[in-house]
Amino acid sequence: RYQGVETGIGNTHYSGQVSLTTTQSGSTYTLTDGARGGHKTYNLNQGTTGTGTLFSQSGDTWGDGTNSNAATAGADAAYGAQETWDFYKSTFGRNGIKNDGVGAYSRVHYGSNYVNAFWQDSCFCMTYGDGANNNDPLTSLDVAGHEMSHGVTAATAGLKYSKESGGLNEATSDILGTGVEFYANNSSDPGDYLIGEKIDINGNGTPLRYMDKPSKDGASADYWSRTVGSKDVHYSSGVANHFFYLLSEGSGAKTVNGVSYNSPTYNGSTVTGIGRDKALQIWYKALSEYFTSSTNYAAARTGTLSAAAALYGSGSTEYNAVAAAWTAVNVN
Ligand code: ASN
Ligand code: ZN
Ligand code: CA
Repeated sequence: RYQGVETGIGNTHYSGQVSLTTTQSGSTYTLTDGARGGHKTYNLNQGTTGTGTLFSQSGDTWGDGTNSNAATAGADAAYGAQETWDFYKSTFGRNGIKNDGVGAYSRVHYGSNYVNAFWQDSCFCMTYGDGANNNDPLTSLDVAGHEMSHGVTAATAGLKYSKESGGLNEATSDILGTGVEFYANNSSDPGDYLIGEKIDINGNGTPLRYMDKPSKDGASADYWSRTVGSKDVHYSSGVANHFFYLLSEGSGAKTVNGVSYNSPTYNGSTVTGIGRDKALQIWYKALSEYFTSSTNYAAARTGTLSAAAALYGSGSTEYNAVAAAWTAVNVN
């Protein structure tokens, strides 16, 4: 009886046609990624508990790009898990969410009209709703990368999910989820500094969050203030998302992959970006080596400066840019 790692085809809803690593077992294929810790993708079929059923079928082409085919969201979720795994491995040498080579699992079609997605450390799994009218599953690349990055944060700094550390926890997921989207380099979902631009969560085509100017969502903070920690963590995250954008791309007007940004700064200071790749290295090193469960914004400045010093040298261009980007979001 043959069992092996196969290369299937995913016809996703958000990322076009992609290659998926699957498993063949006898005459059946399953969405089990034997090249990435055995990550499995399950169909909850509108349920809210357990794992439902593992996606299994007789052929190795998954979904048809439409939401009427249940395997389409499965293909998007499997692709998101695959790209997230590869992003961490190739960018940071991290071997899975816990750096132990063990895969997580994904569940799609959670509940009915459920407009959210979430990571749970208790099951080491992530779950996606189907969105409004069960027609916009939350399975886009940046959302997948965001949610699974909550697992990385839990396995590293353990940033407590409230007050300023909670905002840093959320921002870490936005920053690394955005890293996943750029890494995948998918022509149907190119990298940007927007979160959830594909899932139409507001019903009017606008993204969920904006890293270049977080306040564009109507609620997120562009700059630190002494009360920022009293906001919901998805809004206090704005300060660090804005820091990351400025460190990567710099202040002022900029177009990346056809999207135009115009990032403001506190008191009109200026920042020259060092590029996203270096900014990601600094954030990840700070997350995994310098941040703790109680890191607040002031400590995040110190931690990222330590990371930049270790990577590029104290007083390097990169080190000075980290300082300038924090100052530009009023973290001094
Ligand atoms: N999608 C949300 C998040 O990852 C779920 C939550 O609020 N915990 O932040
Ligand atoms: Zn989150
Ligand atoms: Ca995005």
